[in-house]
Amino acid sequence: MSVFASRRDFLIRTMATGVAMVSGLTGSHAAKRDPVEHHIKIHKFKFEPGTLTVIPGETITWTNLDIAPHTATARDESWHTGSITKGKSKSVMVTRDMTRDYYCEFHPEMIGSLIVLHE
Ligand SMILES: [Cu+2]
Repeated sequence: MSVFASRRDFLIRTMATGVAMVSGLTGSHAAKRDPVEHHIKIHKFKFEPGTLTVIPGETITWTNLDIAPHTATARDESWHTGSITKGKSKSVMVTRDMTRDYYCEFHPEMIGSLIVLHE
């Protein structure tokens, strides 16, 4: 009886420690575990911010605040949001080998760039 009781106590203590460790994950550890979504505004024919630092696995969402439709299209067209109309958003998942430089298919003078960090 006492053996079972002590085993049970041991398990409870172990579980409590495990919970404490999980809930103790804060700061950079928690930030790396959470899915990160970056937001880029398209406003007055500009990407804001024009340069964004990202990590593979994160998501970038472009939101078009202009009346004119825009796109975010990789320089080599390896990724592409498609047309984003007024007030709409499109997202792309960051990959390790993602092409950094992008532009708007409809207005090629609109350019943006990504800095992809490798952990
Ligand atoms: Cu455009």
